[in-house]
Amino acid sequence: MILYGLPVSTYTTKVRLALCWRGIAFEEREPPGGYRSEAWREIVPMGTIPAIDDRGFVLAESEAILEYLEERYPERPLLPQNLEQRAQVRLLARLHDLHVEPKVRALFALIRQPQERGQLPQLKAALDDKLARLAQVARPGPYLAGPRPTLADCGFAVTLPLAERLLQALGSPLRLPEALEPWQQALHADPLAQQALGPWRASTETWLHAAGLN
Ligand SMILES: N[C@@H](CCC(=O)N[C@@H](CS)C(=O)NCC(=O)O)C(=O)O
Repeated sequence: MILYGLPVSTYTTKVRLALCWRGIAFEEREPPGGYRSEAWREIVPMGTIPAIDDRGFVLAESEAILEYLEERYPERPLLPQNLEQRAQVRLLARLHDLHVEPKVRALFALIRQPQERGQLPQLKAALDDKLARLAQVARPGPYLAGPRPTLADCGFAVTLPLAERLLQALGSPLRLPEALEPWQQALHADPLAQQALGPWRASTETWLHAAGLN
């Protein structure tokens, strides 16, 4: 299994975590030519990362990858048995990709361009609002959908620490909704999660340092 991606990429980290939680051996490579490059678009026409190459089968889009891994390795599931619980996991995963992550990504411009930082209060309020709504939908137990990690945790496990780190660097620390604190503690204590987040953490620090932020 090859995972194409970059250490600093949120969605690469989401897939790396799913691979680590499943115990699947993989080799991580940067996309040839870099993401969005013509060389990479010959492999993944949309030019995005991550993608996997499993015995010559190339697949992009993190949710499609996670669902593929679920069917390819059914003996190590990250979806619950129960129909309604599986639907709830998929709902949370969609809320990550469609609602929460875009609000975190919006902060990237403030890191890159100091002149944009006046937008911080509005962007932070929009993120706080999404997190409050997430806390209404999730039922941490302590993972977002119950006692064990599921596909629902893979994206949030990187996006929420990223939001915390960026807002700390921008001087406006994030306070996660109280309902999400047990989940946060469970992830901190989860060695596989910490292993998967390691490359992302280091490259995020390098990025912030290069932007003159601590
Ligand atoms: N929906 C995609 C999003 C992936 C994504 O946005 N990846 C970023 C890096 S974290 C990227 O490739 N950006 C380049 C681009 O969008 O052209 C997925 O889930 O894989």
